[in-house]
Amino acid sequence: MTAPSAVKAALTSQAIETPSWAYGNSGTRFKVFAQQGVPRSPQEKLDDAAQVHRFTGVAPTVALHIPWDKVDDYAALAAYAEERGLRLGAINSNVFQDDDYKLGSVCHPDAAVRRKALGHLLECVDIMDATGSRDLKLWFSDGTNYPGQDDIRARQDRLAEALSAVYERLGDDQRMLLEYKFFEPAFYTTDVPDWGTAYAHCLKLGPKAQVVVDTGHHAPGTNIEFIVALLLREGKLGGFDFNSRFYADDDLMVGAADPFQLFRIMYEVVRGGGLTPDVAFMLDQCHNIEPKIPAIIRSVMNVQEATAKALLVDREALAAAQAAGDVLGANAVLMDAYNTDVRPLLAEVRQEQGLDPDPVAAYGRSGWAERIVAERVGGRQAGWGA
Ligand code: AOS
Ligand code: ZN
Ligand code: ZN
Repeated sequence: MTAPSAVKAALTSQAIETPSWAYGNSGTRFKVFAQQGVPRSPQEKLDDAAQVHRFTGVAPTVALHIPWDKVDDYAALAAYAEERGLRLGAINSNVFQDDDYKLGSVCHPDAAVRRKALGHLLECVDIMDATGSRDLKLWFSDGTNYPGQDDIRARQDRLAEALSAVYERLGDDQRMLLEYKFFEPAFYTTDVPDWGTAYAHCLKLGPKAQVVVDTGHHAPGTNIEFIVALLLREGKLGGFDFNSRFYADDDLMVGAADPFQLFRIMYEVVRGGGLTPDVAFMLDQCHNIEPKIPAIIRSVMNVQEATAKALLVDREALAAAQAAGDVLGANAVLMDAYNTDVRPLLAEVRQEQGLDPDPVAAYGRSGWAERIVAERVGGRQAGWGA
């Protein structure tokens, strides 16, 4: 059994990255419900992220999305983050919102559109140079809606060509994280639909190309922890986009729909030695009807709770039961850890760090929510801010 001090050390060393877009207004395609006090600029998103870090102590980086977080001076934005105890995290590219991308971006049949998309991806690497970000996160909405619409193999060739151009542009300490998603917005084929496609491209590209697992991007019933175990074993797990799904890419708070699945994923991370900075633990969520900052704090806590339970698995007892073919005994070891109430342990960890044991309550008492409602007038939609 891992010593309590080692469990505590592992919990304080885990960093969870929050996404800039989660702080802005968002919604479904039916309606965006505007909330009062939401950020009007990338800087104000960082101000909110600083609150999440202040109360949790484990959310020191913020993912940006370009062009949603477009500014004139990215180095200045990085300095702004630093003044608030934060760093800028992954740069998320966007090759899906322009009219030009109706038939795809880097996989588009027209070379001119492909060039435009590649230009944006390379610009994102320039931004990483200025912000000091390590990771470029690539998600492509590319795909087709009808059989025969385009050549599936040719689209893979176009994808490989663009990925390789981006790979060549990366600095020594930079990585590209390739995200897969089985459908939406394309409904017949998606050009990076699954971990296998992402893995095949990343393997060819080299060590700086890694797969990112968005927990909401799988068909119902997919065993995500198996994918995590396999990618870690192959040295190809670059990170997570954490969120919860009940149906499709719901982007709800991580750990809300299925805390047991999150625990199983985190157990494979711990088991595979993935609790290191090499694996980026990012949130990719939208808070459509709930207050955003407390929802993000809650999400960070949910990841911590799953991690704590994963760390509490008695690995020696588990290995012994597995070796003995004791099916029920092995399962019981895992369930014992899952059924442990880790909230007192996490409260203790926070107190030892000088934090309030209850981050959500502490945020509620801080007055920040009232202050931003009073000070910020005219907050904008997450995707189209700034
Ligand atoms: C899209 O479904 C993906 O999850 C992306 O990772 C992400 O939501 C998007 O890039 C955020 O803008
Ligand atoms: Zn994602
Ligand atoms: Zn998604």
